Amino acid sequence: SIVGKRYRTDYHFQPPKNWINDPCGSMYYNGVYHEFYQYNPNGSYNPNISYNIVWGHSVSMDLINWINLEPAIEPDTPSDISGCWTGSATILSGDQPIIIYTGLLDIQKHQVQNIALPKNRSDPYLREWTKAHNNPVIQPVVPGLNSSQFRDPTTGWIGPDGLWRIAVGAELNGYSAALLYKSEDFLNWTRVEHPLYSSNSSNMWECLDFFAVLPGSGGGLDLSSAIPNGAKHVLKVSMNCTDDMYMIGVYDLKRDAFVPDTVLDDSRLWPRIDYGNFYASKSFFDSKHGRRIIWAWSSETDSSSDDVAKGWAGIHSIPRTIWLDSHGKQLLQWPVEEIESLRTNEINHQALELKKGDLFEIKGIETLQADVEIDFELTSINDADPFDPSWLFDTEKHCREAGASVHGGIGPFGFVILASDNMEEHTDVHFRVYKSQQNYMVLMCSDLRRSSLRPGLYTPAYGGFFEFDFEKERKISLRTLI
Ligand code: DQQ
Repeated sequence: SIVGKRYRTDYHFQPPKNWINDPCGSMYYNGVYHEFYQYNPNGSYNPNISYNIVWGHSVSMDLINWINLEPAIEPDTPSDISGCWTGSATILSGDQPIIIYTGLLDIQKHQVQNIALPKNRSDPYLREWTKAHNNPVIQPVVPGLNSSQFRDPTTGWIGPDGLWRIAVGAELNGYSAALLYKSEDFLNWTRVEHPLYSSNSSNMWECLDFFAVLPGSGGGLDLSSAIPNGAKHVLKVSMNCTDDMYMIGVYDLKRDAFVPDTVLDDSRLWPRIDYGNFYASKSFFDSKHGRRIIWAWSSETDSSSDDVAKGWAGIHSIPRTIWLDSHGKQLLQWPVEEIESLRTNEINHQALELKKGDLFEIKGIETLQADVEIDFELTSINDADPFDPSWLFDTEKHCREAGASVHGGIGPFGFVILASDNMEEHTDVHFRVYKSQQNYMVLMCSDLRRSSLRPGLYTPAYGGFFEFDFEKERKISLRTLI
């Protein structure tokens, strides 16, 4: 039976029951990690595209063990009566946590921005939240603004004039914009005439995230503290319900605007935080460990009727530390190290030699949870097939065409997961190496197409390319949390 505990996650975050989507307002405050999330209190189904959705709330001391609490923010005032949508938390000076979120005014989904504050800051879990008297604090009064496309305010940051700033995603005269607002007290907001950034090359941006990173440093930065010289800024946008894209650039203080290092007209070529099932990501600065953590919603792949039967739908990805590579070009991520404390019963294999067609079975794992690290070392790369740059426009298509059974010059090589004895069901993660003009390009696919024989599931093949310098390094490392 699919009902029951067997397929509930152990590594990933989920509340005891019901539907969840976006992470909202993640923060570390006073020794406690808070995770809020879009939550349907009434069941494990999508509440009519988030109509009437609430902010669920869980807390943790270690990002692994979570205590589930009552919902923190529910639709009960005129400015959020049809739903409390995604938003962010900011910690104001004087140690004051504050949440800004999108409220839905009606079933036409007209949107405004609201504030909520903890009722009692001495409650270590900040269980109860009150709404500001002057909600909505931001109304969609901007010429050309589509008021049903105006949402998901960012965490605030302080500018050189000492004023708070936030950005809100919006569709403005057919453009996607990160509208910029300023405030002295986080309660009264004025719009800055120009957006933080805007573009006509993609659909409306949801769940904006704006943060600073220092190239080559694993440490995180708090956008409201002094930002060191050489730091870069990242604007992350979520679009099409599937893609979390980002741009690296600088925050020009004089113009109060984000200036990307590279502007790519075709948004399909923008780098992505993750090429798998990872949407509506949100990062926060973890002052306990001086790192930036990001996580996202991984939507359910079961059918809606199976979701109702099993009583839950959707998980959050493992929290990851995120930083910028030393060239300042690409964000890097790794599961938070706390997750390693769950490792027991180690199984170790070394120096395995795999030839074309070989399959090596890892035996001795009796549970459905495993934390697997594999280093693939390539003996030669001479046979790499030529890379075709047009594949970058649709990497999922390329993964479908170049599936694990299609042999190439170098690859596929990889990992087969949750395979049934006769291999009728299995999920595979595999790589292929291609030679491009300047370098090597590696394709990584995560192919779910044969993950289940059950009908009605969402079983895509995900994929992404990354550049790799095989002159320097012959090893590709894969970490898999099952
Ligand atoms: N989900 C929320 C919106 C957001 C979308 C509603 C992204 O605020 O834009 O549940 O998944």
